[in-house]
Amino acid sequence: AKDPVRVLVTGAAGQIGYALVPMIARGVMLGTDQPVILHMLDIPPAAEALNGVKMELVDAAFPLLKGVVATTDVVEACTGVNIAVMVGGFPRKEGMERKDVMTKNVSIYKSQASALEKHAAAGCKVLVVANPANTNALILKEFAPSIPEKNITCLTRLDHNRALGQISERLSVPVCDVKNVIIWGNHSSSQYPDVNHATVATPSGDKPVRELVKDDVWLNAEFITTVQQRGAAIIKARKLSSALSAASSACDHIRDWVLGTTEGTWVSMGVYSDGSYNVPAGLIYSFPVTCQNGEWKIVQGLPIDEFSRKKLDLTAEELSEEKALAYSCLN
Ligand code: NAX
Repeated sequence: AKDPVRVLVTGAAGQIGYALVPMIARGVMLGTDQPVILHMLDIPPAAEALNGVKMELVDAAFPLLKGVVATTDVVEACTGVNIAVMVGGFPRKEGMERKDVMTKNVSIYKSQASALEKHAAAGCKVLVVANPANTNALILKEFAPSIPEKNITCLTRLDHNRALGQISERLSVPVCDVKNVIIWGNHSSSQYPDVNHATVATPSGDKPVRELVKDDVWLNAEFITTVQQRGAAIIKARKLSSALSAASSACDHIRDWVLGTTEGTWVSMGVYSDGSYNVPAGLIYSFPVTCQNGEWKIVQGLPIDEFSRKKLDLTAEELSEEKALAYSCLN
């Protein structure tokens, strides 16, 4: 039998945490043959709720779950973890300035970076979910210099999956037949959902999405805004932000990163830019990636047309601004 993998979920008493921890305990993230020990962190006001989640995990009697650590102590939470899913953060409340929210999150991610750096297992893989996800991941990277930058990522897989879902609905095809959409840039409404290289499996082979949809006006406008604004649409409908889809996508992100992507298929991940596609180096930016042997690699050489170029640059600009704002919040 395999040794258990320790998975940290921060903000585990929250909405996404509640959907995510049972998925991890069932093997959705790391495979149904991989035992796990869950580490759950939240802040003292949520300690009782966190303990309630722990009670439910015990009650569910998950065969793969070999232990649960539920704590408000960052060091205890981070000790020995192999995977860290950072869902905890300070939400933007009505009337709050962007700078105030950034200040709170910069200070959270700075201190959690140090705890991970000192206490996580060697080779720990980090996924930041909490918003502003790209910039929180960047701060975490800056303050955990001994964690290799390739081990620090942020979640844009939910946006990627939303794009697959929209194409699947539009064409009435199973979502598993759609592949190779791309989310470029920030996990914010400036992101660019790109279908120019996406295909759909048909009995006569893979066909370009553009050829099948036959409606460039829809693809260049409504499709893009629907994906960009999907989070807001969920809030409007549910009076709560997306949780099950966010949790499921976080599992997809880690599973593909650890176990690899399928030949011929790429996924979107927020990763540290090396300047590929003329995206400024030093930002955490969402790119198309393939994964093998536990490492992601940016898909190279895709042609970028003028329409896309502008959108790639616009979301990069927003990330550069966020980065500057984050740095101005450091003290
Ligand atoms: P909730 O407010 O339900 O849960 C957040 C939890 O984090 C709370 O239990 C809170 O006590 C805890 N927390 C706050 N500060 C903490 C700290 N310093 N250490 C540990 N825990 C801390 O939010 P939820 O709906 O679960 O969303 C969590 C985060 O995910 C938010 O930042 C949200 O904006 C972000 N999202 C990101 C998505 C993505 O695709 N990247 C999509 C979904 C989601 O909106």
